[in-house]
Amino acid sequence: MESVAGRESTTVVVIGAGPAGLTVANLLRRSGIACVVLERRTREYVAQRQRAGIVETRAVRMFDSWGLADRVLGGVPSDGLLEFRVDGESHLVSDSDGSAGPAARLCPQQVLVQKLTAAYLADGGDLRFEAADVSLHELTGDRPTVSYRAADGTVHTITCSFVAGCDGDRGTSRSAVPDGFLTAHAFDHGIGWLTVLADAPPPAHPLLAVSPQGFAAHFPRGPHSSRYYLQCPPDDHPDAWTDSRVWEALRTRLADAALVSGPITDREVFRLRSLVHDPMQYGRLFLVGDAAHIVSPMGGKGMNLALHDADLFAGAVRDFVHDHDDTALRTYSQRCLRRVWSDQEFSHWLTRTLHDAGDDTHSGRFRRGLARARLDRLFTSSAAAQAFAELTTGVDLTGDTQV
Ligand code: RFL
Repeated sequence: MESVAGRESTTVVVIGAGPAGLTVANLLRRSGIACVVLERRTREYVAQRQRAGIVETRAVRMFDSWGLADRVLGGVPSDGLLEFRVDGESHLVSDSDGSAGPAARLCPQQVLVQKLTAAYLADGGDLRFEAADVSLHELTGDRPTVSYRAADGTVHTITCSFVAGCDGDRGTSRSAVPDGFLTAHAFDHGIGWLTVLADAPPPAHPLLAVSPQGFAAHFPRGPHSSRYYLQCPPDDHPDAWTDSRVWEALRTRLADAALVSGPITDREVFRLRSLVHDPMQYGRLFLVGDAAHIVSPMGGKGMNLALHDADLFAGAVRDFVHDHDDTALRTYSQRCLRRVWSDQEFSHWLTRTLHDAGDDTHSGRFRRGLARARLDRLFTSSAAAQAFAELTTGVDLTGDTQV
């Protein structure tokens, strides 16, 4: 039997404790605004989920401007260099865009999540794990409600002013929006990636490799661990990739016969896809991060976009609560989508370039020629390198920061 707990009230209910939800919660707390975070999983599960590895320059500066960078960012500052290896030939590209301020950090997503969780709880934040059956109601009124079932079986209802839907692409928030209200812009790149996590030495610099056998990449994920990517057919099964096949393919495509292997801790195949929902708001529900958009991992933008949305949402709520100004709330979706589309374009450009430049059976000789011309321009034109650096660091768009 379910028991029903009393009704509670807060300013913002945040659904999901990933990078987006935890950032929203910390920024609201920093602004003295009450919120409750509801997370479906356990704290241990959320703290171990490994995905992204770099907090881009713009996001580091965003945390800095909220006075949180020292508390929530782990890892080490990036040295600002990215290696492209084309048919075994190395080209170092700088992501230094010349702007002042702290640089990107090599901070694995799970480290950011652990630190955001610890900072929020240390400040007395209300974070409820194992919240099941979250459902959203009365989103178009002034006081929406969110219900959920706690781990002990009691059903809770929280009344609030705003709901932050930070529960990822497969969460429940977006499904509370009536059919037809949001437009989904979806794109399937027709490319698969095998992704492998291993306890093996990280590369000197994040490494992207073009080869006739297909794309490969090697990224740091801590002092003794790495994430690798190998282009593969989108419906390949991870079991088809034995350890020896993985290391052999990496050595060939990275053109590094001496690549040091290590125990593989995770392996997965996924399709490169992109998705944008427009608008990112329905009544008092605001979609933040992957709940609103997915970016293919090329370019490392997904988590960083989630942090950008979180910044704009928290700043908009702060304006509303402290100054009774709803301008930033009304323009939230439009301002987020400007960066979303810019990052989608960057990720799409890099995806096409690095895949087309390699295996010409995949894209044909003409596209291979175009892709190689783009790489040549990047390696030799300072203007092209500067544009690339601005896109990588995320300081390419002006006028969209909150603080
Ligand atoms: P998350 O991280 O998915 O967190 C959502 C949270 O919501 C919870 N949840 C619910 N809670 C309550 N009720 C429900 N009904 C719920 N349903 C879900 C979930 O348990 C979870 O805790 O979304 P968020 O916060 O928007 O963050 C987005 C990022 O996680 C994502 O964009 C990145 O991981 C994407 N990504 C990368 N991004 C980068 O910036 N750089 C990278 O190098 C990078 N590499 C990657 C990636 C994603 C990958 N996957 C998932 C394919 C590499 C990979 C392999």
